[in-house]
Amino acid sequence: MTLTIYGSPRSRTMRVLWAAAELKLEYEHVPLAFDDAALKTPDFLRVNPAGAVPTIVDDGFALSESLAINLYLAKKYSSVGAEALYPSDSGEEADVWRWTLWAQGHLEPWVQQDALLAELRRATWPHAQEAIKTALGVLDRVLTGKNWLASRSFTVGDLNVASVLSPSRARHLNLVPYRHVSDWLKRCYDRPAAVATRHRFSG
Ligand SMILES: N[C@@H](CCC(=O)N[C@@H](CS)C(=O)NCC(=O)O)C(=O)O
Repeated sequence: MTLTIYGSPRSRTMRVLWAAAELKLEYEHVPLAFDDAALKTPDFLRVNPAGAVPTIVDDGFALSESLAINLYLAKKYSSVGAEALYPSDSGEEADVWRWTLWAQGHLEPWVQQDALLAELRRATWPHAQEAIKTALGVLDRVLTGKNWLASRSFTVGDLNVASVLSPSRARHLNLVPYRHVSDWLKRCYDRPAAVATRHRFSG
């Protein structure tokens, strides 16, 4: 297996680096920043037509979109049993997709901090605040009385949603009214692979 992960840890690539650590994968890391001119070269656009990171190439197979990459890696490289990031049960698998798509649709647009979208963020902030409250309310209700979103153990569904609510984004939010969300986020980011990834790539 030869896996290359393109993207600076200061971008959404951090989610993929976290997933790779959970899965104990070996990889080559090419830390391209979001504004690196290399992203718009014909060579890179052949790998990711959107010219963005994260992007991976796994044994010649190229994939982009951070949350899709994590689903792919978890499905392909997950071990079985309690350590499996990707559930074998089809209902739990569907819940992993559901929460991933939910995070992409209902959270990511409002909590993202992309430098390229700063103007858009300012313009939509009043609406964003309401949308974030609604989404956090949904998540808080779902997490009442359970530790993880899709299964009895941590899955790539938790990883994907928690990474959309990364610490650098969560510090802009008031999570006090959403105790179940903040407890769950802490459980996610206290995981050894999350701590090790942040430690390895911070600074
Ligand atoms: N939805 C995509 C977003 C990718 C994205 O916008 N990446 C940023 C860095 S976090 C980027 O490379 N931007 C450069 C550009 O769009 O020109 C994902 O989740 O991977």
